[in-house]
Amino acid sequence: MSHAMQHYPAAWGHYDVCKSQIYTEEGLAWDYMACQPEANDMTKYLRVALDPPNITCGDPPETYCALSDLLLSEQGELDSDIIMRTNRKGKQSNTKHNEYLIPSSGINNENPYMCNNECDATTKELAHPPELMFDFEGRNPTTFWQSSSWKKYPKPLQVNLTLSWNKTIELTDDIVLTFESGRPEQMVLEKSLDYGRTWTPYQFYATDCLDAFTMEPKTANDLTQRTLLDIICTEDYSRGYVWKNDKTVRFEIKDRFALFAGPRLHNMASLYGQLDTTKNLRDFFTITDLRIKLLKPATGATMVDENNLSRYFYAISDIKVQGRDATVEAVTRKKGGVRHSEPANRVPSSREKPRCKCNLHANSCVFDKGKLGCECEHNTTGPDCSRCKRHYHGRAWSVGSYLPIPKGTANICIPSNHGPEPRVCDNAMLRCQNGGSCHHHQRCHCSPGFTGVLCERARCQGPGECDDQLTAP
Ligand SMILES: [Ca+2]
Repeated sequence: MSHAMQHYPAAWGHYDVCKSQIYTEEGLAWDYMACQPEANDMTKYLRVALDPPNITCGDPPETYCALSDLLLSEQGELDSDIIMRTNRKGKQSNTKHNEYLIPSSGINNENPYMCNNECDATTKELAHPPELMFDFEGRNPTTFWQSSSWKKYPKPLQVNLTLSWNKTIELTDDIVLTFESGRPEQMVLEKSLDYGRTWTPYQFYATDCLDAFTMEPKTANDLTQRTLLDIICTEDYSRGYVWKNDKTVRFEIKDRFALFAGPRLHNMASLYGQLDTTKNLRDFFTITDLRIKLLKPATGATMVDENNLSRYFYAISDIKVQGRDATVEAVTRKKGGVRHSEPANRVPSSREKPRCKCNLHANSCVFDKGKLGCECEHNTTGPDCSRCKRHYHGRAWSVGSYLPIPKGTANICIPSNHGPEPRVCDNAMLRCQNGGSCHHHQRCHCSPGFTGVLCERARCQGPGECDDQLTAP
């Protein structure tokens, strides 16, 4: 996975590449730039906890009624031929319960169920443990976690699913939950930035936002740059009860990025500029934990059918963040760059794309001794590269910048000014920035208009700092 030493021209802003070799008048040198780990599949590293812990179905074994796409013709009406075929060939057809439940109360014809499904935790083929939300979902049939059904109605059937990484990660693409049951009528997605000590909502979901949460229904499309951090309630993912294309519940990260970067995320510099300057915005996309609060299962009707409570439950087949890392892709394509080649057998990139948060000081993240950690560059160290290495305290640690040089800076840690042979700069390792050059490892000679130990600052930033013509605009 190491591709830290690609030969890219300087200042391209490849955010997944920390440094590149360039040729200067004095020979080969390293050029540093802001870097981030490549977006990665983080579901391998999470821990999932359920509350209540014994809410998974199958202990004791139970029979439930499952919604079946196969039972619907294109018009949404029951197709008796398909029912017969499913009956003969259905995967659960060996079970004893071969009754079909079709609502007779006149609500509609769109809620067909097969009540011949069994959940049994002691039988592998019939068990639905939580890990089936995170396995590879390329197979048929799908694998899924399932809760017990709503036997204790009218006591609410509520489940908290907590996903913990024990590490800060940055979301780079949409969070997508795929339901095998109907999608919940009420649900909240929450996040934590402090390992589960405190929680804040990300988004509310309901068939009726006013009724459920006394919030006006909105969609991600209603958000603007000004309201991007607003927490909304959406009805987009709770309706459309039986249609097989309506299985997903989404938290729209990319729509929010697009408010700054444009609809096709072509202007990532604009987004990065905002991320650099706005901590709230950075924090919004950063998490250590996610919590999915399932508050009310799908009923598909205004009334709960108390005689058939085994049709109400939650089932989730997949949790992911879809798509490629648009942030890196967009920049690379725009500049016509060649990306590092990916292994030919790479799993299609539709898996989950959060990444480690390394304060822009690392381009990869490793799982070691049960814990994720950044592989820090720029003379930084710590799980998040959040401090300077020993002997590199020449100036205070600082987060890297999303923008490439010269607008931004990698903010590398520089050697302390004590010890046997202090090296302030080094044309091989610590390049003076903004066109400056290193002299005798002691000081950078800066280009006009720049100052600082590594020429990292523009002059004339404060009032009264400049008294000559260079003050410029
Ligand atoms: Ca699955």
